[in-house]
Amino acid sequence: MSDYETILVEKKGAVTLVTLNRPQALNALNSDVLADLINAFANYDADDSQRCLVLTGSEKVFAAGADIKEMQDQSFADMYKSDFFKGWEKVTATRKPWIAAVAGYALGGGCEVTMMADFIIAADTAKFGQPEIKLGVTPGMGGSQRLTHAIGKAKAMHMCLTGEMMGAEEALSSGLVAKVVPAADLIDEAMKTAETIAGMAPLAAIANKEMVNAAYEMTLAEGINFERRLFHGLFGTQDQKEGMKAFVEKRPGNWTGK
Ligand code: CO8
Repeated sequence: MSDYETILVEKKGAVTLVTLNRPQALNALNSDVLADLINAFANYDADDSQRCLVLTGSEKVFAAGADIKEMQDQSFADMYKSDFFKGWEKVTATRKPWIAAVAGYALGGGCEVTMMADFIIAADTAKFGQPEIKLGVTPGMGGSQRLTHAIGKAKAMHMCLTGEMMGAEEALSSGLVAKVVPAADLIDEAMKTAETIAGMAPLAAIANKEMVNAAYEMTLAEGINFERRLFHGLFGTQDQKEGMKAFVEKRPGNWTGK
């Protein structure tokens, strides 16, 4: 598990805990972090023993953004040719559920990564922001789009144009995060939530995730049809038979992921 330089990866039962670990740069997201995360998430997706993943940072900072020092001398040609940061699409392609557990700063690319998660659990110390405008640029890893979907145009526009941060309570009331907990409880709470998800039927977890995400891509009618077809499809699984039998027999389901 020590094949990574910029992250820590621990398997705790059926939950993978990934911790961003570049404290000297406030977990700034450079190419090495991206490469490590792509590997860690691909390994998680391929490992049948792992059913949920938690991505976190430190108490002070989830991530202070893309690495400004790595980007500052890049030309347009460099950026365009390498399609800089396109690799993050590999992280968002993760099929199994994952949660961002956020304490402290989640700024720029850091904020954007939290929004790639299926949902965010925030410590009461969390601060979200898209301060790229102060650097003469814009969000570049999906922030302008995902933030607007999450909290609406007025607040997203305000954050992107002023670079001001949003605290945890406002993030909760705005719909950016699913839950706020005291900072000292963040990892326990995120792991507990991840264990709950890990205890669900694996195919149903993937299907639920796929359906909710479809709401961002499809019209209402298409999305409802997609949902119904996936729902129908789950009746071809052993876990549907087991889940409904277990309910009738008043016992927990014993999932096979088949
Ligand atoms: N990149 C590189 N290094 C960083 C970054 C960063 N994003 N953030 C902090 N650091 C470094 C600092 O340079 C400093 O290093 P050193 O000790 O060598 O001087 C060290 O981390 C500690 O930082 P501070 O001294 O600034 O710590 P403070 O506690 O005083 O402040 C803050 C913490 C408020 C988080 C402050 O560091 C800050 O404002 N950081 C920058 C936040 C920011 O602007 N983020 C947006 C970056 S741009 C971005 O994310 C764009 C994403 C899309 C790109 C996609 C392209 C396709």
